[in-house]
Amino acid sequence: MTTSTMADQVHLDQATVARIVARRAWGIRKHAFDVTVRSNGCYLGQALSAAEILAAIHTAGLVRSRGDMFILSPAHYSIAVYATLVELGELPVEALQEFGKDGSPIEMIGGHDSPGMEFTTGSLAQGLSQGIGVALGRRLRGLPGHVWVMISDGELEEGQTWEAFMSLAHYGLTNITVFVDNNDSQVDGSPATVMAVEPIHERIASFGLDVRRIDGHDVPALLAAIEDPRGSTARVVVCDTDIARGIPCLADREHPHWVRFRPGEADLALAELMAGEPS
Ligand SMILES: Cc1ncc(C[n+]2csc(CCOP(=O)(O)OP(=O)(O)O)c2C)c(N)n1
Repeated sequence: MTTSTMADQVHLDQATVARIVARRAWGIRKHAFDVTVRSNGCYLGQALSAAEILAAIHTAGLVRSRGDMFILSPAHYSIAVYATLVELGELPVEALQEFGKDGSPIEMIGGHDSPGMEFTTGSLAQGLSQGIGVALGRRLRGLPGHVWVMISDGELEEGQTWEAFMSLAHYGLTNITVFVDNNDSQVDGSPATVMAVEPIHERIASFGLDVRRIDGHDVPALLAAIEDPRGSTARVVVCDTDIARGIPCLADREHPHWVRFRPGEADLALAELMAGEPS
């Protein structure tokens, strides 16, 4: 397997890559935790749920030197992307001190000038359409490069996402892979109570796309979804995730969409996080 950090590409066996991804995923959680404490609140749960997805894409999928592009559709997940770049060694950890400050590109809701972002996607459900546009444009021009898109389950409640899936199948694009972070959360709670989105995989598959549904914290399954040969249509990977992964004391929150620690809670959260640090 070839790892694909921006700086270098080296051939490593799958078990080693899986260990690197798991280690980076933990690091993503820890950076997001630190920012949450420092900023007195952050989109922490999104980093907890998407850590392995982002670590796997950026370690084993994305090769910027061949023209690959990563598109984060739910821009409020930005802290998770910045943390990923820190883990890759592409952003100094000190940059996270600027998180959310006026004039800093390390924006809380990232935009096109933020590290690791390609477009401004704060208005949700646009990133998949943008990714499809890039992938289609590249095919028309005969350009290389794979497009990696991550969307959230809340975005499945918006019509544009389904129009995008329809066009993804229609154009038969194979130079794009889509990951859905299905963390069972949106602003007002679970999508099941706001606007049901299940059965997600069956609905997406009905368009004729190559859909697989996996545990989004299962690193080998993520690596297989990235590496396995493609057929004649785009792959969509529905990742079931836990918004409190690594910090289980957050699991009973009614609204885990935004986390501000209660008095004393950060100490418990840190202890839980440290207990899960890979050796
Ligand atoms: C078009 C649009 N509608 C509403 C919002 C407000 N909004 C910001 S985050 C969010 C929840 C989206 O769901 P998801 O990303 O699944 O939530 P999370 O997993 O982060 O809790 C909403 C509705 C927005 N940014 N854009």
